[in-house]
Amino acid sequence: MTVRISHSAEVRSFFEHAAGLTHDQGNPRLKQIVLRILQDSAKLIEDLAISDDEFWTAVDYLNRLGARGEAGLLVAGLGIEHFLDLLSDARDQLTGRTGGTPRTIEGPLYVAGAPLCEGEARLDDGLDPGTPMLLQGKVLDLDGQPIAGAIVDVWHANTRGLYSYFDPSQSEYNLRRRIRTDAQGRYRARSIVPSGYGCPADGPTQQCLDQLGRHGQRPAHIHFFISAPGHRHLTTQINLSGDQYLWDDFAYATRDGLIGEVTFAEDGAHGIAGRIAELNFDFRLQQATSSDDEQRSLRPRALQDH
Ligand code: MBD
Ligand code: FE
Repeated sequence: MTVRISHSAEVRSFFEHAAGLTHDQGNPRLKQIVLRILQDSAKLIEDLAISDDEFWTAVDYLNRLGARGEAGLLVAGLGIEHFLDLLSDARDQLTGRTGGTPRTIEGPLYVAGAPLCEGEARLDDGLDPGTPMLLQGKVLDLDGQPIAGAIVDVWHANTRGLYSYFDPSQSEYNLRRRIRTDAQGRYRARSIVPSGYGCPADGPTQQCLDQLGRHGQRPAHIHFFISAPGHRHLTTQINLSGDQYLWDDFAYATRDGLIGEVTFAEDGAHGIAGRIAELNFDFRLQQATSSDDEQRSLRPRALQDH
């Protein structure tokens, strides 16, 4: 038996009251959004005959999700963050803003304010005995012209798949740097080969994924914000070839054009002992059409640039 009351005049005006629409105080945009959440939640509860036990289990889940700081992880794992990319791509398609390196999700693990270095940087603190990695390339415009003075803001996990700041055992800003491209548009980073990330096994995101019969693993990857005056901000990642999760990413971030081919140089290359991974990757930026275009989203993030 399906009972429906959510479209009745009484319930509609009751939710309008709850969303603050019966007075002029407050934020009109937020009122519009909250009203829609209330109406759509009510419809979902009716349509799927959500039991009281299911409803209160979900409320408790949200408390546990927030307590563990995993809301950003869940939206990545449920593909909503990737959906935002698909939507931006579709809007760009419609307005003819195509070309350049594809965007892909930021994920929840960026930290602002990493040290700013000129042309090149060492990202690792030398404490993780991972395979040394030499990552280099250029930032170019759509005509293939190098962009000098672009900022390559790069972050990645260590050999255990963990990120500094969120993993307090790592040094400050380990595996995080901002590198300004040189006059030829080049950047160069020495680091270690990252491992793929896995959701905390005892956390609420993995608990949800378990119920969906899904894993919570990402392939090894490197994140980037690429920015330059006059050019459109780019949020993207390089996902490493050969990883078993390359096309089975729980966060759906792998895209054509964003696969990094790792090759290996012999002992002593670049003055580094042992096997060295090499990864070359060029970024191509679209032109900005407004100053907003040059900025990353205002998503709240850990710490501040300085
Ligand atoms: C990550 O490292 C990541 O990049 C994303 C998208 C989600 C969880 C962990
Ligand atoms: Fe990541």
